[in-house]
Amino acid sequence: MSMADILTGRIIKGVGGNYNVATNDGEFVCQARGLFRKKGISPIVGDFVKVLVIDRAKATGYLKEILPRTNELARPKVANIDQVVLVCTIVAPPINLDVVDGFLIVCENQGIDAVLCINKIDLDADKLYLEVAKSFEMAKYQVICTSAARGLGLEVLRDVMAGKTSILAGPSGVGKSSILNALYPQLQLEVGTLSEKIQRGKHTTRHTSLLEVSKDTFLVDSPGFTSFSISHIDKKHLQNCYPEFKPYLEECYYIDCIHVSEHDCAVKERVGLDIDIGRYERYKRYVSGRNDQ
Ligand SMILES: Nc1nc2c(ncn2[C@@H]2O[C@H](COP(=O)(O)OP(=O)(O)OP(=O)(O)O)[C@@H](O)[C@H]2O)c(=O)[nH]1
Ligand SMILES: [Mg+2]
Ligand SMILES: [Zn+2]
Repeated sequence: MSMADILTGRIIKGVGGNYNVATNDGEFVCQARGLFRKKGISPIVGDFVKVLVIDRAKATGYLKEILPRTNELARPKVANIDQVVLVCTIVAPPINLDVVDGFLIVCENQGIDAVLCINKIDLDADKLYLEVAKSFEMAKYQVICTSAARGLGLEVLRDVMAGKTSILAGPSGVGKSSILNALYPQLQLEVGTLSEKIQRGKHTTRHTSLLEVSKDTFLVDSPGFTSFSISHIDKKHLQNCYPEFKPYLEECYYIDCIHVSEHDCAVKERVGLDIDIGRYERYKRYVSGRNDQ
């Protein structure tokens, strides 16, 4: 077999054991064989891979090797991303702050940058989004408020995603696909109304897919999630997943302080100042184990 039969590329989609791999020679549909299952590693969207070409004309091949990942998320499943754009809405669907916190905690735990996008601000007559935005800005997150329907805030988001691989993640129906369509109409992603989603069992986007919108900008659309867990994160480690706690963690009286009921706690002293009360109260609830979502 000649060298020319091996290509490198990136998995852009994986459905039913078939992986679509974008290469310099076009898109190949590949199978994984048993190779990876034996090693306990399965290929996911975003993986850089080596492909053994089976048939160039038919653009088919086998995945030969997965190149080392810089990072990965378990839900939605994706690898080698520069940032997560966590999309939420205030009113339709109603915001679930435990889901927002939980997802940001997972990103911090995995060492993945995250920005928050509050979409459908056109529906938020009371402008509650301003307060939500402020609470997450205090936590050191960039917050981008958008309306895919009205075209608000989209340029800011475009700039934040330029030159990077970003995944849009968030509950079903918040408008992840709508935002991508508004920014890049050529994508023509399927979007669904909330009532259709309920009838169809929620998700309009059913598979995670990586979309190349320019030479160096990649966007990942993903199916909405309904719930997930942070219970795998050690309770003592949870404090490290709060960027706004970081400046104070060394200043508590007890070195093993978890900032709940200890006295002389530097974190607690900042609550209501530069630590948002809501974020802190939810943190306390997660630490005491009631983090079911
Ligand atoms: N009013 C308003 N509606 C929006 C906005 N963005 C999206 N929608 C609507 O919200 C509904 C859901 O949008 P989708 O883009 O399918 O949501 P999604 O997050 O991709 O959902 P899943 O693929 O199921 O995870 C559609 O009816 C959109 O037209 C917005 O900014 N304002
Ligand atoms: Mg979608
Ligand atoms: Zn403390």
